[in-house]
Amino acid sequence: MEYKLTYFNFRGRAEASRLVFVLAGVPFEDVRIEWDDWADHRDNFKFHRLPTMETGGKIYTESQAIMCYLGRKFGFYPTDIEEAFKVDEVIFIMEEYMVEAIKQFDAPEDQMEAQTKEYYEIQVPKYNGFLEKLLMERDGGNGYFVGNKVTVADLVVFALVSSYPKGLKDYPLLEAMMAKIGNIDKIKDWVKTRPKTDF
Ligand SMILES: N[C@@H](CCC(=O)N[C@@H](CS)C(=O)NCC(=O)O)C(=O)O
Repeated sequence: MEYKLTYFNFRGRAEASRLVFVLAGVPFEDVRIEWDDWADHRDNFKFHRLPTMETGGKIYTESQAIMCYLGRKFGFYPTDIEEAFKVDEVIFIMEEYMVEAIKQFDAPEDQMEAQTKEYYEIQVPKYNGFLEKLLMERDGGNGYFVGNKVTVADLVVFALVSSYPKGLKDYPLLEAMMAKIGNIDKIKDWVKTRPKTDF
């Protein structure tokens, strides 16, 4: 296969890139390393972390950079710089949101519960609120983050926000955008058939 995407058996930082492949209809090798086996694999990877993507004999790292690269390649990233800025703005917000989400899993055992509570009670409303505000400013009634078609901005939001749909009704534009992406046939099939993971 031309593309190999390696990550853990989570959605996490790889799911948005997986969604780009899915939507583009481009087959990819979806390699998933079990977290418990990671110590045996760690040294084989550049920077000793995941995701990585391999194509054309090259190794690509950094989840958001990989997603943007695939987005540019397959038509989900605007060429206009103003539109591209709007996509990047969403991506940088989502990067912060992802860092907050991951803190729950990185926290020491005795702080995990408090960290999880903080994430759902403080961070989720904060970042969903940012996204709602962006959609309100930009929407124009079509429900995408940028322009009138799907971009990586929609996919990176969909990948994380779908992990916690509870309370989404408080953010009606975000809820509508999530439904719009979730109702695309290729995405629907992927969500139905992908490995079931908690995060
Ligand atoms: N900025 C990097 C962060 C990569 C990262 O921290 N990956 C974590 C999983 S989400 C990892 O590989 N952890 C294993 C380790 O650090 O040993 C990206 O977005 O790709």
